[in-house]
Amino acid sequence: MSEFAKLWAEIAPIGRAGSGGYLRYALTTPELTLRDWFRAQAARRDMTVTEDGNGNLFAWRGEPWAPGTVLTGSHFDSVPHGGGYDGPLGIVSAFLAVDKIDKDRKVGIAAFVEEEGGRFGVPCLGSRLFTGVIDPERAAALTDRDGVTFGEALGRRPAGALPEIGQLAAVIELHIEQGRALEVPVGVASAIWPHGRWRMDFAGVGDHAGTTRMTDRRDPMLTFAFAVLAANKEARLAGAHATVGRVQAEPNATNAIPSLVRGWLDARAADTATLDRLVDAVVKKATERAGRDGTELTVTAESVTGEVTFDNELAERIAARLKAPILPTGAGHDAGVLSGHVPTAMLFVRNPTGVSHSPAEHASDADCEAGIEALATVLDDLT
Ligand code: HGY
Ligand code: MN
Ligand code: MN
Ligand code: MN
Repeated sequence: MSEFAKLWAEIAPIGRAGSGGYLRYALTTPELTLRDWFRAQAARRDMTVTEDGNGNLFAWRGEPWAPGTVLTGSHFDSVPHGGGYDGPLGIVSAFLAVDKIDKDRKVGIAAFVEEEGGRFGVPCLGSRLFTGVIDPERAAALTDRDGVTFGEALGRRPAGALPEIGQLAAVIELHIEQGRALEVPVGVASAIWPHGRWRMDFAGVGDHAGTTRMTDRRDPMLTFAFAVLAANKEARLAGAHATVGRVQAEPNATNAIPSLVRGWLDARAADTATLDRLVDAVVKKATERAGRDGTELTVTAESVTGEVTFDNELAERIAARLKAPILPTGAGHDAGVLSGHVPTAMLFVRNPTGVSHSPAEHASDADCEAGIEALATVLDDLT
């Protein structure tokens, strides 16, 4: 059994659900167990483990944050019933790549907290705190579906921006590819599409499902349904992507017309102008429809990420050395947040079906091993 297969078998059962997908929410038992695994891997390599007060975990070969250090790694948390590769592959690969490089190479491995935003609603929360992109007070007050705040889960007020970030020579995140474009084992990221999440609250009048005449209704579920269709249509027209994958209704009873429907729009486009136009069009059409339905729409931008273009020179150098293609992605990553502060690159490992955020996500062991070799090459020679 290869070193990769061995480590993969160690973490595979942690947080796996009956669906075959994973329930690895930030700072819950499965993710905390993976952090213990992380510490054990670091100890096996005499690496020093530090935490940054934001929930991010680091393992260092040499002095923590030593000037010239290259940081690699990814995240442990998953979307509900997500695949096992999205995030953990970057951390497992980092430990195995460190085993292969020069012993005097200064390297750090990160496990960033709440990258998916699956528990507290803001993606890349740990890397946004670490880079000072989000206010620690706002982060601390974010709550999960049980009303637990991020500050409570963390057990402290988040520390916020770390000045040490300026000492890093580069950041390299390895991640499973989540599109369908990569036809060779390893690719290099050029950019991340602008993307964001908008919470849409449709307020209406709760009433009896059986006795209320259709003409007397102010049913927010109707306006919500229209908004979902508008998002789909506008995205297709714009060559962009839009999804409403999460919805809540109050009182959420079969025989009650809802008083409130809350849906989250995830929208993404190749450039910010297209993204802005897409979201504006959806909000405009849904607001017009609310006028006809006698409902009210409130839209809250929960997190928006602008254009992320990775360090071109670094990406070109890596792609040339690895003889790998360079390609954009529609998925957000911690590396996208870090790229605004440190020369940053991403390596993608082929995902034959491209399916992700699903139990069906998969990468072959051979491609994962190729990713580890590529990461070792980059850490050793190219940063
Ligand atoms: O949603 C994303 O783009 C990433 O998987 N967090
Ligand atoms: Mn993801
Ligand atoms: Mn990810
Ligand atoms: Mn990531």
